[in-house]
Amino acid sequence: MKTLAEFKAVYQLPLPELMRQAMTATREHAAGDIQKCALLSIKTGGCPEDCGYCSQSAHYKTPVAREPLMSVSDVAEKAREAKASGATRFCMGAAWRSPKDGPEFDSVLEMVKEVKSLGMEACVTLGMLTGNQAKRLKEAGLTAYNHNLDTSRRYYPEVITTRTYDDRLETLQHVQDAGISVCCGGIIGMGETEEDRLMMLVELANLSIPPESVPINCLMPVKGTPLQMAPKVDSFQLVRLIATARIAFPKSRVRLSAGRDRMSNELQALCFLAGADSVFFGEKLLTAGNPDESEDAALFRAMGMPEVPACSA
Ligand code: SAM
Ligand code: DTB
Ligand code: SF4
Repeated sequence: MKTLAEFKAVYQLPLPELMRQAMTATREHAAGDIQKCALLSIKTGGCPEDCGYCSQSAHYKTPVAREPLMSVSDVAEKAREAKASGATRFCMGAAWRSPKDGPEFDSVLEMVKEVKSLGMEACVTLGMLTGNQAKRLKEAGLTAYNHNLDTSRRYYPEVITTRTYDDRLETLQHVQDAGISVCCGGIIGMGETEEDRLMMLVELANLSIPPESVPINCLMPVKGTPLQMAPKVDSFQLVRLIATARIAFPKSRVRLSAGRDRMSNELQALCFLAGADSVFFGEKLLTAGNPDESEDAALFRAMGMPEVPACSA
């Protein structure tokens, strides 16, 4: 599936048939277990970009306080805690437009090494990268780089004006050239149409290598941002998008990302049946809330879903 027409034909199937096809893709190609990823904001707020959804943009007055880059030892401690609660991937996010070479970038390389030394997969999201920075992250052992396209090319300028879609694609190319897996998806519920969401999946399907993971975030409206009043995403539209992503990227992890704390267990269960096979685990995302670990444990138990085995070592 590479064209909008193909994606639409799948997305618009009667729901039982769409679910059947998604389940077949899961059974035949996907890993068959659910991955728990932990998320940590290593540098918070004060970001020069104007992303209309983000609590960390310096363009808006939001409740989020700025925090400088964390120390390597504090990050290592958080990674150990995440490992102890069963996370197999540790994702670190920084509110940067792009990292500056120098002591801060060197610290991030150390953080990646620390996470890898615990036996976990390491992922970072730092904004735009140069080819050389991507190479250095690879040498430090980075597993994946998260860099979302967020929405369709045509809707992008409605949400972000300080960078372009092509800037995003250029960084994704640097990451792939360095041999790092790409984690790339988007946000739904920003006023875009269902067609825009499918157009984003088409862009992902046309990357030279399909993303290793596809995060689907539901907008968490943040007070003070232009999208603070955005209405909640329709549940059926979310389930259809996840099923379509599973069919389009049968071997990728489809991550049910931001917004789970506003979803019922039943809606989350439908998303897992539709092929979502990864979540962010732990009480906090970067700055916003997430379900408690105990709630998630109960949900996975109720579903009887196998989890990626916790890292030993
Ligand atoms: N500054 C880096 C960047 O933008 O690439 C990394 C951090 S940024 C917070 C990572 C991703 O989080 C964004 O691309 C966006 O998809 C998601 N995100 C940010 N704020 C969100 C919100 N309020 N609701 C849902 N997803 C959000
Ligand atoms: C992604 O796609 N979702 C995560 C991760 N990549 C970095 C971030 C979600 C952020 C939700 C809003 C917040 O916590 O500020
Ligand atoms: Fe900055 Fe990333 Fe937030 Fe955009 S999404 S304002 S780049 S932290």
